[in-house]
Amino acid sequence: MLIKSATDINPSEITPESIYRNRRQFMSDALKTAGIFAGASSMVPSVLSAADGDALRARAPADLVRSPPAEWWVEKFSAISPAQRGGSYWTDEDLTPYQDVVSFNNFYEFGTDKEDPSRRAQSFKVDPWSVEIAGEVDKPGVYHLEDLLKPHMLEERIYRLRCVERWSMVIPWIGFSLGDLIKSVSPTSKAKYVAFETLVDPEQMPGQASRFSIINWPYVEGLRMDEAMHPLSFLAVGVYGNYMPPQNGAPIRLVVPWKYGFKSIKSIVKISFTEQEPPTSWNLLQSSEYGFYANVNPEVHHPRWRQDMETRLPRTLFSPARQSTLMFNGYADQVAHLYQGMDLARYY
Ligand SMILES: Nc1nc2c(c(=O)[nH]1)N[C@H]1C(S)=C(S)[C@@H](COP(=O)(O)O)O[C@H]1N2
Ligand SMILES: [Mo]
Repeated sequence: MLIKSATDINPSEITPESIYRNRRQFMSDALKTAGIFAGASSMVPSVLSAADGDALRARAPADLVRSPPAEWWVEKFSAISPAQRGGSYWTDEDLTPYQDVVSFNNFYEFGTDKEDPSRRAQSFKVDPWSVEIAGEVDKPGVYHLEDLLKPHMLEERIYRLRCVERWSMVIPWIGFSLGDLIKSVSPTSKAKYVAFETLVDPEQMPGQASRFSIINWPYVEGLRMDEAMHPLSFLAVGVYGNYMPPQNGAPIRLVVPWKYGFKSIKSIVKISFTEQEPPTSWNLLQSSEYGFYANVNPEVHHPRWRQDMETRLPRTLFSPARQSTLMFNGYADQVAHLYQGMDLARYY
């Protein structure tokens, strides 16, 4: 891959547009080389075409992918281990099309309508980005995202996502396990919970500036330590083989596939380790409807609607896509032991 170095560019060429275009060209070359660029199948390198079948079988359409924030991301995305067929991090259910994954979103920082985030988050700045690590931990500090990601190899996982509103999707994420990050910052023996916070920036996030906002910002979430260390708990930095679109929680968001979608907090700026169960946004808003655990459970209904069925998006005229909701969203074999002896109707 040939990259025009800065010294080859005549200073008069350096308008904001040309910088943008050069960077875009650089990115798209790099992506082609990495085989991430949609339609560049002849250039798919071995890491991505690895035997294990149709990992990364669907890629984000190139024209829909936002230019990535910085060059180090290209490096990060140049080797992604594909989803392993048949494993716990894979499902053969139909993927929800990219277009639906990136245009039907819950991200109240950008508004409460499903199409608000994709319309209003496009200029959201995700570089530079830092994440504060705080609380009961040996290595607290404010880390540049690049440094936090450095030790971790990215992998693809195909997970079901079940929203408490009764729709679900199947999404191929790119990221790494939350447990690996936790180990790398060495929590103390007092750390019993992990708390997460989303960015607060009303200038960029119109939902936070709104007088009608129902959430007390920042959006906060949390997990019990054993849940956070469970190998299914994932920090996603991409989707469909490519960078995370802002509406899906760029540059880094949580994905906890056995819990209702609201646990999977987006655009994380702080991770703290605590002795006490941390507050969580939807529980603060309406504790009789949304608990701390929020495990997908077809037997424990929301006070205002049943939870034993869901609509698998996209719904079409010919496929109403109604299906049964599974215990722990189909991940019971992996996670049921975490809740042994707990009354799940009480700890909802
Ligand atoms: N910061 C933040 N994170 C959030 C939300 C939000 O409003 N703000 N919505 C949650 C809900 S309710 C769901 S269903 C998922 C949706 O993720 P997706 O838009 O990537 O499908 O994000 C979750 N994470
Ligand atoms: Mo949700």
